[in-house]
Amino acid sequence: MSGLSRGLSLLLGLFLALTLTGPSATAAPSVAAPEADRAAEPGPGTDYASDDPFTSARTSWWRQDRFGMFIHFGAYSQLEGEYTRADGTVCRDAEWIKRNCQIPTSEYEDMAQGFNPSSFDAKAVVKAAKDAGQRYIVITSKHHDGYAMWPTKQNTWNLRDHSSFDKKRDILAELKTAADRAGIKLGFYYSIWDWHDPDFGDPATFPKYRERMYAQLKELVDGYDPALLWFDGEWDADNPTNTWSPKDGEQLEAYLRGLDPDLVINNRVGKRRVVDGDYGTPEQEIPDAQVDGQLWESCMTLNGHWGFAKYDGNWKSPRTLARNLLDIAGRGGNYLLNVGPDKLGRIPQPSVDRLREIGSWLGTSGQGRAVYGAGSAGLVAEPGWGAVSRSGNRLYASVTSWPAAGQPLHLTARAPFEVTRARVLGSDQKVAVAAAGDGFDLTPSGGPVDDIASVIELTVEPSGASVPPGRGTGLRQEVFANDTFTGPPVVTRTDRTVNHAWRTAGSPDARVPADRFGVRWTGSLVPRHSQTYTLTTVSDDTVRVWIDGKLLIDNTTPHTAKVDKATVDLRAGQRHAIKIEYTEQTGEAHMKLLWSSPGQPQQIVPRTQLYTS
Ligand code: FHN
Repeated sequence: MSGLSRGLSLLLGLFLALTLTGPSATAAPSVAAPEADRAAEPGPGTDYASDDPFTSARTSWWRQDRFGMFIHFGAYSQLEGEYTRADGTVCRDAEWIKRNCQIPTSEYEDMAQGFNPSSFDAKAVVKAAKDAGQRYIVITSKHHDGYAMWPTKQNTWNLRDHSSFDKKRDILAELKTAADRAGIKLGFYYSIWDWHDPDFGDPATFPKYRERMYAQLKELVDGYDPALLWFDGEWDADNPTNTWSPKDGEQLEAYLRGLDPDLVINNRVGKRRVVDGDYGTPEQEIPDAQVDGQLWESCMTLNGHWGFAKYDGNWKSPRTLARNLLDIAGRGGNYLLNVGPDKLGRIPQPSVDRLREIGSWLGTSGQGRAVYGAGSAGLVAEPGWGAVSRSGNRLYASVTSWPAAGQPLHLTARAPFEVTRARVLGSDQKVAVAAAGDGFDLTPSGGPVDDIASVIELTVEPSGASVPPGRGTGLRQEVFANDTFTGPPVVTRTDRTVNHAWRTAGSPDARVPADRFGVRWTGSLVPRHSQTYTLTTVSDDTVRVWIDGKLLIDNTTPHTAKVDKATVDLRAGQRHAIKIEYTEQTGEAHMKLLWSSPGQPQQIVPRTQLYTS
């Protein structure tokens, strides 16, 4: 991001922070941006979309790394998952123990006073991640109980001021140092929902909480330079009432982008929607295919709890965990696998052991190539005998059900391609490849090489018609100050890509109000491959899309952020006429056009393939 745009985004974020939380909110940047950088107030003409998370340099590390370590560690860890009530009954939970076991706040605070994770060893934590092949770490900086794991200045409910821990130590700083040394990215989990802050639950005092939250987040960003912020606790809830809204998320995300435009942020910064943050966050589940319209990351536990629970020995097997990773990578997602350190700060040995086995598999014979930087297979359908991921001109077939001797593994092709080489990683056995029915039969000459999965690496050459990247400049865009496309457009220009997040405050142009406007795009779409493409729109409020005069997407019922999609056969290099009509009624406004095909991973349709006529 250029210095000018960084200055603009910083000022936009600062403006939001100050208007939201009063002048005393957070320390303004020490150096005021020069007059020339003064950002427009967030209003008509503001577009919060900064890049395409599917392809931007900002998210490239995240899309490459694929596998991360989640760490749930906080004052609750002191109880190790169990609380004995005054009446002698025993209540069990981990990070929700205060709430679900109805622990009185004063008692919970007394417990936290004894919290002393003296054995927390950042180097050991980073080594465990490294040995697992996990390339980023996300640690809870503050969970729902509001207890901050760093020396925040916003209150004394934190590991520095309210514990028995060494007051000279800062575990987030220690983790940041160790992670940097190991080349591992560090992110922070931060719960919006706060059970402890007295100002959270009352709308009249919530602005005071928000001021402290913004200030805490600024402390984290400025003090530890995280690569990622993982928000949580965004849902509607009571006790205390949580009224976090899409607009709250919009403003917080803009503020954070102003603090650090390189941040990667999950979708729980808003309301866990396709238009919030950079990626979706399915939890304890794996989507059965790539997610439409947004990057995604599955977060999961190793046993049955996020926080430490001394009685929970229900550990998932390394085989299950590694196969989860392979399924996720083959569908273009990331895997955030959790550890819950005990009250002294130690990762349970069963966790370390399982993670090490995953890392061993990834580090053997280059098997990690099926994960790191790999994504949806595209060219083939997902088989029943394992997972398939793609990285460049290689397909990685991770076989979890090895065939009987002489029996083939079938791959169904979704587009024409040739297999120019096939080998089993870690073995010199042969792999016969034969065209068969709707795809190929792969017949290995030997047995499996690993109980977790054996990887057959295929070097492939797409054989359908393809052309090099185009020289497009974008689509013709007409902006109307009404949602009926009547009268002359207020603005007519070239729009590089259809990738817009006007949200509640913004619009396509300062002359166009934030509500009741329409946008028409026309021109042509030039695909690089002759394939069946999936066109995906993410829109709020209505959208219609024509290709070559045929209406393919027709959603004129005003809606909140929604994905619509349609398939269409396109010819490589041919100009396919496209028309899009979009309207914003009231509230939020979003419009994105993405595409994917067997040979084209999902992305915002790039400028190079869009022409104004
Ligand atoms: O309530 C939290 C839970 O404690 C845990 O942190 C998970 C992990 O993503 N998130 C919330 C439940 O969705």
